[in-house]
Amino acid sequence: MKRNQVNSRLVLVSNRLPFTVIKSGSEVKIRPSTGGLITAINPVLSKSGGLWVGWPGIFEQLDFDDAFTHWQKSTGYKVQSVSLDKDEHDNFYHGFSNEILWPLFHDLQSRCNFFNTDYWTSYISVNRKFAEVVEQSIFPNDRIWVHDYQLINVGQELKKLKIKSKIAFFLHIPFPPPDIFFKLPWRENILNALLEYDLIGFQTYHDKNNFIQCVRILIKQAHCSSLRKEKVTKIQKSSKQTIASHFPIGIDYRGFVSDSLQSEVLKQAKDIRESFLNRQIILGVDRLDYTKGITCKLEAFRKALKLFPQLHQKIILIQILVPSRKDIPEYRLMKSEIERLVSEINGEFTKPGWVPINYIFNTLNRSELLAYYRAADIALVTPLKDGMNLVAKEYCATKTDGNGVLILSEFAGAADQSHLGALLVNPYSIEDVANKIYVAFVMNKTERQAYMRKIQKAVKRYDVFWWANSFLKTWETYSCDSKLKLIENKTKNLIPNTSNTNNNSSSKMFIKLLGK
Ligand code: GDG
Repeated sequence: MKRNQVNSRLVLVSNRLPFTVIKSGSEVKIRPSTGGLITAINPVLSKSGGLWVGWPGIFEQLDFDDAFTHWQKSTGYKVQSVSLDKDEHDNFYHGFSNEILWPLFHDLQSRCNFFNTDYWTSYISVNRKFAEVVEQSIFPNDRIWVHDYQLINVGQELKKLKIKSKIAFFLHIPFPPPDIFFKLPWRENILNALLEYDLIGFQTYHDKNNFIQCVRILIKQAHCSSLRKEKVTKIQKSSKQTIASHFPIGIDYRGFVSDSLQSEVLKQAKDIRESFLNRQIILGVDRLDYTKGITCKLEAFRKALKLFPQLHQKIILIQILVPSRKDIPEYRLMKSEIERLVSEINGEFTKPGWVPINYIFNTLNRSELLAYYRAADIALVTPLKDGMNLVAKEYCATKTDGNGVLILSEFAGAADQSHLGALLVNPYSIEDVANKIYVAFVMNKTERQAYMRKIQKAVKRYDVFWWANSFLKTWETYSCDSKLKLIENKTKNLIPNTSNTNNNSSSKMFIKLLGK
């Protein structure tokens, strides 16, 4: 730990840094990454300043200094890399994180590979490595905020290193109910590791509740008490107190609105609409992942074309598939299956001048993505299970004229906040999704706007700064930091889903909280 204390900083720890380092000849370049965690946190840390610790996406140990300094200049926060070798990465990331925790936490236990015990050993040692880098990079008063399922054990490892700093954790993916979680051979280890944090944040009340039920059943020494008025649960285990609550993550709503009104985006959106002859556009934007329900979505679209011939030549599905985890054979198979279905459906329904599915396998730049959002009449977001799903919120933010429909899986965390204005579907029911496609297609502009305005109100109010602010305020309320308590006393209703958080001041308050 560094000795000379400056102001308390926010130290964010996640598996990946917000960019990937690429070696191009003798030069080191960086390419900003995509993905939900990064889209959400980047604007938060840019406003607060601080430090982001993570893996840079390359095994080679290069001189990152220039690239990192450049990043710091453009974002306002520092970065610190954790180096991993290929074996560590394979076992910890592809193995334990993505072959066990990811499917299990998305209720897909039959996809879990529980039998490789090296995975767990590597998960612990890589989490230890992250903790060691954090330990070497922090000042005593820094607050350490660890993110997501790959790094659950970092808190416990920091405690072993005798770090006294406040530590908190946010889980971006769902937490499964006991009957699913209990399949995990390391279930007590994971729960005990989580109980080392001062605060644990979940996306929804449901996730928090699942976690509390697991603790109640499995951790005999833990006593849980729910503070109903404050919507948090206190967990006392020996002398250690942990607070658990839910904080639905948001987007930088104002940023999305203003960027979507840039002339470049407006022009691209117009071009997209014209190139599809102003037919109604349904849009899907998904990372290549089995949790996103892409094959079910395609089957539902096929069903809609079968049930409702009125849709023929009047509607186009643009499916953007963002490359992800491409080193894993299962993901490559999934891609082939999706491509087979796309060509089968196109083969079945194409007519002169009309190909029903327009398929893109690529990562778009931000303005292209926003142009597709703006051009789309309907967004079709049908994950089988999703912590939140930011694509749903981003789509609604960019529909500034309110003329769009969101069809949303009831198993996405975002459904909690969008239920008043979205057409909710059971993604496993091909018929339900097909029917809702038709309902959206025939909905008139006035109805669309009425529904869309309801979602926009919620997404704007509970934006990413509200999310970070609520989390940090809750953290301070239940810890013993008098300076921050003072600010907390002036502000009420800091727990998610309370109604009178004044979002207009959310980003301002956030900066104040971090002492800027
Ligand atoms: C995890 C949880 C939770 C997508 N395509 C492109 C692109 N994106 C960006 C979107 C969005 C992000 O990626 C995807 O976010 P999601 O929330 O939909 O999904 P995950 O990546 O699985 O995120 C999720 C999230 O964490 C946050 O807590 O909501 O449940 O699984 O921001 O805009 N960005 C660019 N080009 C693309 O082609 N530039």
